[in-house]
Amino acid sequence: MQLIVVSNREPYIHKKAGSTISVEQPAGGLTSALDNVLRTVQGTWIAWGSGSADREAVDARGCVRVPPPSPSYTLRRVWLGQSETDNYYAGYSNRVLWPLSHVTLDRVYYTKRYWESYRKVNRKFADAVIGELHEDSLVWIHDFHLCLVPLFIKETAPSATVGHFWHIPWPDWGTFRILPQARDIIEGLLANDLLGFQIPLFAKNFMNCAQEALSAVIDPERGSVVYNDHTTVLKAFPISVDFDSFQTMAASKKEYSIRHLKKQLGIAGGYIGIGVDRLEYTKALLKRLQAIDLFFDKYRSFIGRFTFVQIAVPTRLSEPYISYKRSVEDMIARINMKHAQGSWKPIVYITTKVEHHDLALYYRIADVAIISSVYDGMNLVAKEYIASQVDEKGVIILSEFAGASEELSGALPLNPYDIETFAENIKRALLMPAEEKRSRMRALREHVRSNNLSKWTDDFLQALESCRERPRRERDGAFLFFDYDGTLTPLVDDPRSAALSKSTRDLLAGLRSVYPVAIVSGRTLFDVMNMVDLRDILYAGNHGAELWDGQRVIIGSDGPVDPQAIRAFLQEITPAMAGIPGVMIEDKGVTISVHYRNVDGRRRQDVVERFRHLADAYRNTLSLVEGNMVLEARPRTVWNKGDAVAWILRTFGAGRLPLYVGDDATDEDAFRVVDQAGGISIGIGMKTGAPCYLESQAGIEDLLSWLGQTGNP
Ligand code: ADQ
Repeated sequence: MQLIVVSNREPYIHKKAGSTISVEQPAGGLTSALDNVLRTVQGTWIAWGSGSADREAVDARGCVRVPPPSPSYTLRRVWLGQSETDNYYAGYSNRVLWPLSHVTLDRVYYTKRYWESYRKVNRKFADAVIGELHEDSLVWIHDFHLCLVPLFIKETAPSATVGHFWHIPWPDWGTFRILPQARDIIEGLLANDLLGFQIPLFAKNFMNCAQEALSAVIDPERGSVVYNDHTTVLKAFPISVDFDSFQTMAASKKEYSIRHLKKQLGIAGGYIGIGVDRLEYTKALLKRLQAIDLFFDKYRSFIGRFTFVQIAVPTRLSEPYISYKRSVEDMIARINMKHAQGSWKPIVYITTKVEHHDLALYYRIADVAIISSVYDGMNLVAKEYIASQVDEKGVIILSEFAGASEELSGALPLNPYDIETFAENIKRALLMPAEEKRSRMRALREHVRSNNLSKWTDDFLQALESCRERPRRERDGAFLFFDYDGTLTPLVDDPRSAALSKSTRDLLAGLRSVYPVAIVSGRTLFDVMNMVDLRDILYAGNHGAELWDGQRVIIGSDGPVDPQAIRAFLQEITPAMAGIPGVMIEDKGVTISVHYRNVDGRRRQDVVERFRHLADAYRNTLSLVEGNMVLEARPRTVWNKGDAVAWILRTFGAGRLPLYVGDDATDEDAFRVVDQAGGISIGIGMKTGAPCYLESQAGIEDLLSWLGQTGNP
């Protein structure tokens, strides 16, 4: 197996300082997690070469072996111009997708050039991946910067196995739909074979978005989405940290290192709190500071006895981060001025990057860690703190809106918007009895120990491997849909006499034990169920407006159905057709049908025109459907055959290959849904619309017996 990791941020940055070149590892959850993976499995990491000396460090293909000094994998750099950095990275990624996904909507700022650049850069990344692909490659893409890369890869290399991990939250459709390119982004991600999220809620939100934006066929139980004949598996993989490494780093610190660090921080005694973050508004540093301020206001006895150490490394050095940084600094200065006593100050503020081996000591000495994110994919700091708590004396206060809170039930939960309870929680954490602290921390440590970083990578890669093993067009089998009149029975003058032949019924009964079967008809539900007279199949009547799901009748509609309009239409259409012999008006409850098969050929057009004329007056509430010698008036909100098929597939058959047989213009909606789900549409006596067709209805029994014999059409 050759692993190709693809991310925006590179794991090693070459920087120029005068005439020397140094190599740095950027702060941030993603890179620290994945560097470990590639060190173990080797392979290639494709990322933006953002360092001032990056070009000097690479070979002609843009590659450099890392990590220094003992390299174990290849870093291939993708080059971006200044305008791409501004528009793709600072623009579409950081000012559109990031705030949108974190539901900080007033920070979303969008312009067209951001999107154009985003597409262009995603194409560059995809080209770099294609240049590295081998037959046994597994491609693992990361995060929101690269949503279109899977699609671009698959356009050139459809058999590549591609997975994507989404590190940040995925919001619900009500939020995501504000994005002008919501469909494109979701479509790009659905080209993945595997799409991983931090917690099940984000996978569920994405699934709903796929359904709403693209009418993709979803299977919530199995966690898959079928779109354009391609299945994407969705799954939660909660990311973690290297527990052993943090534990070892923390445990290795001797008493004198601890004393030395406290002295350096100016902490003479008392409790210590810690916050470690990129200087990022979603981490809610301001709310945290407000709570600390209130804590000292309310609980004066902690003045001089609690010091909060905030390590905040500046990030994304543009707006709104510059202003946010300034606000944080101002607030810290104000709080320190307000509460300082003698040489003690409440907040120690560190703005440099602290290497993990030093960070482990900060975590170890802290009596409380505060994670206050307003929304966060996971939050690795929470887990790093737990792994470093070798003395089991610390308490973690953790925002309910960080993905980590799903797993870390021993933490004190926090709503960062509730500043008063936040302040109380700090007191509660500090004064918690030692035994309670220990038992909570022990359980948390056990959890992180057994759900560590290597489990995360193993789980993801294993799931991705099994996508490769899945045959490309593997389905669970077919789902058969049949129209009734003109499909299962020949068209006759009087619909009441269109009985199903015994041989056709027997064939259908046989198919029922091999595939799920649904009959989708323009007749009323009651009527078609009576005519077919078979149990254990699903029915949709009234062109999709009524459904039988095996247990109950469902009215299929996208909104309220006003019965008044259809009644009024019936009152008017009856006298309008009165003078035309052969017209049959059928009151189907939710809808009205006017059959004119038995009308003299010269007067048929007259029927159609009278109907259209009247229907026009009702165009705001009713829609007109023209079928084979039948006209139908339906409330606008009720489902058509396509909607019914989509619902049946969603509810009973995600992952199955739909096959639909129909003969009528009203079947076209169903053909469209079936085609979109990668299924097979078969028209009877009609060569347009449906890509396959039967010459005439007489061939239906041959088709049914063939379906019975073949395992999977
Ligand atoms: P982030 O929001 O960057 O990433 P987060 O989970 O908060 O990640 O972790 C931050 C990482 O940066 C930690 O490893 C921490 O030690 C390190 N770090 C922060 N400040 C530092 C400093 N001053 N010096 C050194 N290191 C520092 C995204 C999502 C998260 C998700 C991660 C991983 O937003 O929700 O947990 O990816 O998937």
